[in-house]
Amino acid sequence: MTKPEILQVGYYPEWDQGPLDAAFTMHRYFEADDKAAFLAQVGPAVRGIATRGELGADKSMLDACPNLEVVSVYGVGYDAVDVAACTARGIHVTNTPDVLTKDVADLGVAMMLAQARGMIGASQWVRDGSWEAQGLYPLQSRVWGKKAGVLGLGRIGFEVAKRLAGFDLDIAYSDVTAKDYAPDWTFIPDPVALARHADFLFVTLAASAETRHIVNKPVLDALGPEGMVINVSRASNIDEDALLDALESKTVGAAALDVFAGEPALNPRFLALDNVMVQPHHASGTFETRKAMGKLVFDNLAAHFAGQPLLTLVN
Ligand code: 8YV
Repeated sequence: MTKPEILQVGYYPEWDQGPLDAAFTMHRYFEADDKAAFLAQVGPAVRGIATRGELGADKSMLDACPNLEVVSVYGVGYDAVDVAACTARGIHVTNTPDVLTKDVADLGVAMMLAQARGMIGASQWVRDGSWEAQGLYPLQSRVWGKKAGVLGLGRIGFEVAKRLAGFDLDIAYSDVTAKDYAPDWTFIPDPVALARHADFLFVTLAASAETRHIVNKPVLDALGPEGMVINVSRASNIDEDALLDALESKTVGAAALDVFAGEPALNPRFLALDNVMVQPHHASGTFETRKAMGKLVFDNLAAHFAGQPLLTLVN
């Protein structure tokens, strides 16, 4: 039997690549020098796309694959896939929810603690001899007992809030509606009011056209010079220029960011700032979670081509 042909948009670890290569004919888009020519050549035979959350599949890629049936995303976020175009053509889209939730929450909270307590600078203080030469490291602000605002109390936001409660932070959140699974936390629907209330503002929203730049200048002004914004969702949820202005002028105290507009390239303004922690979009980056994500990408493709129900369909 001929193997279904899959367009592979980005790299996967070898433990995912092996099973994919065994079950399907994988066309490695990311290795092609001339991507347009590659798409024109393989597109007509492609029945599935395997992509990553941040890479997605845009309209031009979908259009180059007239016989496409399924898009399997390695990631919970599918904002980079043109889901409307897929739905209009009857193409199924799947993602990898749940398996990554706790790792993403862990990294968000770790970034907050590390940035608030100055741990990167403190490590450098030890390594470069400053401890010996200059003595004690400058004092930092306390974390426990402060107020956290969680913008988006979905799966990841809930796990973030749960962890923060364990650190004795006072929890408030914004969402479309109050959540009955969060009876002990304060519901503040307006993001500006949430930011005004919070010392630590966590951005944990699924990104969409509606949430684009939801963290804007008014939200940042409300967060204020003692506040910190932590983003483990998508860069598009924050007006990055407004954030850079606020960090440079110290109208916002600090930021801890795992995601950037145009990543992996970074606005160089970030690199000149000492009140921002930058991470390379690796909140889900543990062996355990990435293996579970890869398995779900494979299992969704396998289910589709076996005529079985998809495990994590989004449209
Ligand atoms: C990436 C993510 O997919 O889950 C998401 O939405 O953005 C991440 O898990 C991951 O970095 C793999 O590329």
